[in-house]
Amino acid sequence: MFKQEVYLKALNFAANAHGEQKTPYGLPYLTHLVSVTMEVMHACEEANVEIEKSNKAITVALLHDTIEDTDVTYDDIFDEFGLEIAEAVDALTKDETLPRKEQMADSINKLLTQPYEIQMVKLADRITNMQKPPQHWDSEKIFNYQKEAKFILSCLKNCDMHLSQRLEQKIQEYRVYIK
Ligand SMILES: [Mn+2]
Repeated sequence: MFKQEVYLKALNFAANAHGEQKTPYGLPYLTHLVSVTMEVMHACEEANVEIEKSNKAITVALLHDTIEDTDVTYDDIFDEFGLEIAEAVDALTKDETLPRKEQMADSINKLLTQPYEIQMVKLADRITNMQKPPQHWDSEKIFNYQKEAKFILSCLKNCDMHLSQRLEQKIQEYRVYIK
């Protein structure tokens, strides 16, 4: 279980931060955030994760793209949600000062120092993103996206059995998009 007020506070903060942003499918960006959060909630229920940890995971799921994709800073999150949440969102944020190829491994390394309930958000994010690739992606990008998903799964699979199995299945299904 989780606390409804915790969910609403993070949802409203994320909605404000992402404003008019859209997903690659043209939907309001919030649909991505609530999809990731839905995966996290489901997994927390399945695994009977305790309420405080579920609250944290759900908050971080809703906020996970704020530092990376909006004007929101680490300090803004720290002020509003405290140190643990700010560190968790930071771990889910690509360090754009690094070469592109190193960004994922760097983020995974930061995540591995985080509790399991935070690592779960990364699996939920990738599960959500393993939909039909956007039309403008070429075959190399699609291939690399699946490869990267396998890397994420191999690094984080211990955090939650249910999400790991689900990502494994999404990776299998993604094969139909690889030419
Ligand atoms: Mn995301």
